[in-house]
Amino acid sequence: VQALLQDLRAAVGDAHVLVDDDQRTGYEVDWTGRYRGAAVAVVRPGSTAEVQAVVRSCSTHGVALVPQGGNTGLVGGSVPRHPTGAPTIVTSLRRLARIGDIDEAALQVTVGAGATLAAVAARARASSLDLPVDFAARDSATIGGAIATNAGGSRVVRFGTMRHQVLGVEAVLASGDVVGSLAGLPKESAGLHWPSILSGSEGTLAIVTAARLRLVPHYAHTITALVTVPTVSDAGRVLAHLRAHVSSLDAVEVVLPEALDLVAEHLGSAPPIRPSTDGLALLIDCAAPVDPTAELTTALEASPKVVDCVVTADASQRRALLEFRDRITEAVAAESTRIGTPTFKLDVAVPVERLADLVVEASLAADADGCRLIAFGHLAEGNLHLNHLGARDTSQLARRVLGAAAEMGGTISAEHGIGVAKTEYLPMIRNEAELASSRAIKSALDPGDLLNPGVLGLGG
Ligand code: FAD
Ligand code: LAC
Ligand code: ZN
Repeated sequence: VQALLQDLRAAVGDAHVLVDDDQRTGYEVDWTGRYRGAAVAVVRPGSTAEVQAVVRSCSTHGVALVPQGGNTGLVGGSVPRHPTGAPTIVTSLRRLARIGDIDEAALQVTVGAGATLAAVAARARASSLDLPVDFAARDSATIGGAIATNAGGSRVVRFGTMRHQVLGVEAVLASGDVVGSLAGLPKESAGLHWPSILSGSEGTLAIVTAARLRLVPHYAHTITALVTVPTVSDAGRVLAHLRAHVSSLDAVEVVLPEALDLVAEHLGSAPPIRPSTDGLALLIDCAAPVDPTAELTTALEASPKVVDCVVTADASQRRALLEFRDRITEAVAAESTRIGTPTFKLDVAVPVERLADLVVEASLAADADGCRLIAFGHLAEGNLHLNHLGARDTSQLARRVLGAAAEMGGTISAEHGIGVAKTEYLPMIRNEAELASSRAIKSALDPGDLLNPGVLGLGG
């Protein structure tokens, strides 16, 4: 290990090889507090060449490395394995935070993997453009992490997930070689496509060092609505109506009553309207070059199943409304700290027409366990975040709820990834040929099992 540390110091400089306990701790535990392990050191390379040197040193000494961005991941993939096994190096990419010039003709930008979503969005907005992917962890989550997890968030309904924004990547393989291109060609038909191979690969195939991203217009007018509907099935009807009649739809988020109450308590302020016990709240964003208020209010008035709604174009009122959506994960974390048990999180998606069945099944499973279920998510993708507070038998909960989602034609992970949290459930949605193919790709690209071993059920 001492020889490795010496090589790493030579690669990135003494100041960027963190070995002291107090310097390492923040990198060794995940955002939820559920996953933790020990690292021999945290290494902070400052360039692609330094990442190459770090990977080569780890390869020489046969020590695995865990790539880490903002460490906001929710499936335990960004921290050393738990329980601690073989020595591990955390490779933090946060110093690769350079944001290039905005290419206004191509609607693209080249950014370092460590740039945060918020920093890239702010830079784009200065040119009246925007990053199409947005979610609550924006101030810490990095572009590299978002690509590695194929992150989603609230604007997928309009622009798709992170993989749809990546026109090019630069990445370091386990061999230390660099692959990919940052040319940003909007079209190219020339065999395997690195952005496609690496989106969602969770740090198991290569370390992303930079990306060429698609930008979209930053619409001058954004409005927000809070809408209540009687049942989950009704939410699907409202969604269909809005998709047919509102061209400016930017986000359609769903919040179940328990989640709304929890976040309201956390914020110390009540929402202006509240759904019935069986109902739910929708938080809708519309964004357009001209004020979309009339388009949205007309559609909501004509929509079946809308019980109540408030619509606002006022920036501070919008922010206040959006907090009821954006800060649920934080409210759940605060509650889990209060009760002293980390939240058990599932992130499932089903076809929207099965969402009501999923909610029934998830509620029954939580009742059977005796835990409290806080559910919210992204309606258009049928994606629910199921947060279990005080869960007793997490593996029983997972088998039942993930099994139900898979049977409904859904997925066991919509946007957070598999990490180490969901590996044992992958066979619910992937057949043996698919699992074997993934293992074959992993061993072809990383024969020494150097990169994030165990994540995605690969190596480890
Ligand atoms: P990390 O947590 O550091 O890492 C995540 C994974 O990516 C790990 O497996 C890691 O090894 C790998 N990785 C990181 N950087 C690289 C790299 N440069 N090269 C290769 N592999 C890398 N996610 C959503 O999709 N939608 C949401 O709406 C959403 N909301 C959230 C809200 C909150 C409050 C929180 C705490 C999290 C939320 N997340 C959400 C989850 C999380 O923010 C995303 O998964 C995000 O993409 C992780 O980015 P990160 O930089 O923090 O990555
Ligand atoms: C969100 C995260 C938890 O949607 O995915 O807030
Ligand atoms: Zn989400």
